[in-house]
Amino acid sequence: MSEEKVDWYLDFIDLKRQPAKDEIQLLFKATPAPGYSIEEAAGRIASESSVGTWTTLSTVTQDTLNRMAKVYKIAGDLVYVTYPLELFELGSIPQLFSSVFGNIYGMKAVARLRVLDIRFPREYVKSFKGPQFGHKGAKEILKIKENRPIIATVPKPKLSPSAEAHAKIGYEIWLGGEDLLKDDENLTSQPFIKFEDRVREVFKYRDKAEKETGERKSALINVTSETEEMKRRAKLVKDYGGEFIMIDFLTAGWAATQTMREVAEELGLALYAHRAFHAAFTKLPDHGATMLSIAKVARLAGVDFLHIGTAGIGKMEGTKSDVIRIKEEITLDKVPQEDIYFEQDWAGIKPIMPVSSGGLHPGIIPPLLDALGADIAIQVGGGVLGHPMGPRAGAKAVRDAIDAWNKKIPLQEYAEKSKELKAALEKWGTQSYA
Ligand code: CAP
Ligand code: MG
Repeated sequence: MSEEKVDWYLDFIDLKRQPAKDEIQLLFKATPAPGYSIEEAAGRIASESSVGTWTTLSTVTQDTLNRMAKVYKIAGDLVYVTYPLELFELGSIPQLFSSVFGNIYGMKAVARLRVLDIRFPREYVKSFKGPQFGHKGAKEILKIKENRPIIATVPKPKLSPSAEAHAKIGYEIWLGGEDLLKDDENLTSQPFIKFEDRVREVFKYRDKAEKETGERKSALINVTSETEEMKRRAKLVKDYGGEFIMIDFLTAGWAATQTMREVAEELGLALYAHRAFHAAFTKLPDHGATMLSIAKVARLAGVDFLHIGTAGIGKMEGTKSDVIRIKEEITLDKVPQEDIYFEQDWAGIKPIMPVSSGGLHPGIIPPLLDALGADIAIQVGGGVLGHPMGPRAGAKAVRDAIDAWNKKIPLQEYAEKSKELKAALEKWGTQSYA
């Protein structure tokens, strides 16, 4: 037991309480600090994230007592808390974060704390517009009718030496059979590759590629900046004939992401979300928040595309089962309860197009598609730019690997008729799940 003088934290625990359907539920993994029990940690979590503070108050009314969040279950280090909906401002993600992803991480009684999952009631979900184009809309913009993923490439090195050099990579990968040129997360408007120069050059080469291939081609233009500047950049993308804007939604922030969701709708653009910064709080298994919980909030915020990982076989972390769970969460309308995770009713708001990226190359594509299916976007940067015969051949090798998967032909066999795929396999090999 702690020596701290406290008198009502345990009032926030009611293990007989059944969470109501119209409340928000949180599942935390909590590690109490030395000297504190899990109950003491749990009571503090529910208190500090709802209406309480460290002592009883002379100012408390019955209304406030009715709004106390309650710990309704403790199982080992898992703490389940239910929150009356009135504690939240409908439609505001910053307010959600200040509450349940807020002060509680800093409490002395809690050595480690991780949000594992969050469940939203229908009324809360419906207070957000959700994605504008969603899953199907993304493929429609690109006129993709075949059963295949959307294919994008980010130029590497991460920053091309000039706007024209960047756009020329686009031209090569579009001619090689890809749909989208993608900006990297740290490419915004540097002195040697200014934003407007890049947009102008990219859509000049895009138009040329469309004319030569007769296919729809486009680009994910990173508009990340201060919010007013992002709005200005989004308008430029529209003026130059673009269809997509990309933002680094976690570094830009939730308020800016919600604003850009509206701006994208006003301009008729789809919103692509890169998750740079997520691992600062998703990586440690006992602290921060899961990517699953972040992805759920991103669906409320209304991004059309979201990076979710490569299901255990690329360069970034994220296990196969975790990534599949995230994919289901952002694409299904009704997600069933499974293992420790909550069921979720998305109340008809659109799904997000999941993006798999990070260390992908043709030899990894078939197992990745086995795991995640063809209704995703894949992003292959180094695995195209590192191709020994250049980016156009690299893009073709990616298309051929997808074609091989669709036709159920082993890659090595398909490579006998594709010198581009053959060269890719010689350089990077193949990989499968253990
Ligand atoms: C991929 C990427 C992405 C990562 C981010 C990169 O390039 O563009 O930013 O995928 O990770 O810069 O590393 P490669 P995640 O295709 O060359 O690996 O998708 O997990 O958020
Ligand atoms: Mg990147």
